[in-house]
Amino acid sequence: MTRIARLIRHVAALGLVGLAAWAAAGPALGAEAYPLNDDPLTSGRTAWFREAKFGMFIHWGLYAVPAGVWKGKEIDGIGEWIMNNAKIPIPEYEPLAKEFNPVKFDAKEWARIAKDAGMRYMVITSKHHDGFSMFKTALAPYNIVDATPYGKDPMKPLSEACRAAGLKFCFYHSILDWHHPDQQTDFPKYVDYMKGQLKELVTQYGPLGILWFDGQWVGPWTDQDGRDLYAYVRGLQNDIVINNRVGRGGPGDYETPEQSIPAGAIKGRLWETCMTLNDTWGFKTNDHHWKPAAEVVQKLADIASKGGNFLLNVGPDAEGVIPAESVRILGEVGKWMKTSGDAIYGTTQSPWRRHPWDGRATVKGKTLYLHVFKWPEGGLQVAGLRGDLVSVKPLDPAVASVKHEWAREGEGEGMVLHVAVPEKPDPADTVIAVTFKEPPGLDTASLVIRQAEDGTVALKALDATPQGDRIQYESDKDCLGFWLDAKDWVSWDFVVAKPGEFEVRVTWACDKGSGGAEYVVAVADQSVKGKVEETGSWTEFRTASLGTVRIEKAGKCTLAVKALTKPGMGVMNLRSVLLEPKR
Ligand code: FHN
Repeated sequence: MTRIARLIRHVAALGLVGLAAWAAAGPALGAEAYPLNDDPLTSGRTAWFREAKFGMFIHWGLYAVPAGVWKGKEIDGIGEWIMNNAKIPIPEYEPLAKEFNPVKFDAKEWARIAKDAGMRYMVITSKHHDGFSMFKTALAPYNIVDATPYGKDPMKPLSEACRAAGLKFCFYHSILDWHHPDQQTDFPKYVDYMKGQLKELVTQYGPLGILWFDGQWVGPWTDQDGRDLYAYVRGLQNDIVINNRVGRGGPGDYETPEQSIPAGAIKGRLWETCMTLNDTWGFKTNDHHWKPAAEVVQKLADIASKGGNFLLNVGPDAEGVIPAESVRILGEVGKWMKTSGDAIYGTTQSPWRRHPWDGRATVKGKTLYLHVFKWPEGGLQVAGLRGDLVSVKPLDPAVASVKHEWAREGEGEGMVLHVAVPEKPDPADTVIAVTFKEPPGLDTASLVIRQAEDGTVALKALDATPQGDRIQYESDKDCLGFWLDAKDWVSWDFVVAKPGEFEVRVTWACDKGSGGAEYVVAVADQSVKGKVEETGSWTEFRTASLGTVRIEKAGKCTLAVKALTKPGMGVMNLRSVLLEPKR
């Protein structure tokens, strides 16, 4: 019986024939149907997720026993990958279960640590790639109750402690499984096993917030498998939230950038950055590379200013203890959240793509939250604001009330807010709440790219408007990348005060074997053509002139870069376009 037929029989048995028909429909429905026709961006199902903003990730399993060391040797890489990285055969890895006895595990303490950090949900590994189940499962004896001296199910008390603390309880589950024989020999049978375990997880620990899938890259897993699994899990608990790793790049309900923060909001998608506090997800004795609390706070503000959630990881040890360093850092973050959490919870993205001060902004209702990481000497100056101002005050009562001025900006519509440096600014992020009579507006004129004094117009990747589904700003390379679809393109709006003739200078990178794409730069009803030369890699950038264009009159302009052909994998990584006045 095919997987689809099996699914139809199974889901129909649940009286969800419609869902079964949908799941069987396969690609015909297109990706938009993946979240079952309720847009996660606005669905009531995700309201708690959009409010919560900050969660605890927990990687806990047998890998905490070796804790990064195998046969006396330090094993490189993330701790939960030790079975793979140390090439440990299954018969040598399985006995770790006999050493796993987390007698110090305290569910209420873990929930307290998360709550006191200001976290609102917890995602814990039910089964990682090593295939060991950290919960009581009837489907495999290789689990914490049946295979360890501990002999108890920690997930039951943990789910209860989370709920008592007001946290959403969620599971991580790996599709990839290095232990289960069927993953290699009979994949459909393995999928049945996985679905059986997911049914245990979704129905035996109370309603879950998220099923956080991972390991979707495993060979035989297809996008259709992802669709089926998404529909199956939603059939078990319809309001559950499911991440995008349920499928091979399939959308799921939200994106999951890992160990990185996107340059800006991910267009049309909810998203959540997951990150380690040190450099490993699973516990490693010798990983002491901890992120300072101030860095965590600023990352949280950065993520919230782009409309995302932050899932921050702890890796408990084999005794069931969250490392003291993690607890200390999270405690400091919690102190900041206690006074300034209003500027994070339930907020939406900043009106700025690039903030004209060292900090960020978030918005909630009629309040604009200005996050100041480092105060300019003369105080903070924020131009282009619109609206009837009601109040300007620091969120942290320990930061004395701030002197501020509110003045019209020249003859423009916008207003300028000037905030004096407070007596005791927060070392990580001082939040100033600016409340208006209506939701704050920003005079977009303050966002437009202007010609520099020397006449040049610098059009940078970060300020571009990517047009299309794949092309996007890559912060680590400071370029517009993922230009995998020739139909995608990019544009900039800018204002020219001094018209004239300009040299068009493009800065790009292109990997070996992907060169040759033809493209056009169009501005002011003219265009110049280019052909992408390989520069050696996607991060080796080069600048070249494409020729000249003439901008006849002052005022607003739009410059567009469009691909005409794409012989290779990508068009190019585009870092900037510079319009340089012809001398
Ligand atoms: O391989 C896993 C890894 O062990 C860890 O679980 C991270 C957390 O998101 N996910 C995978 C790597 O992308």
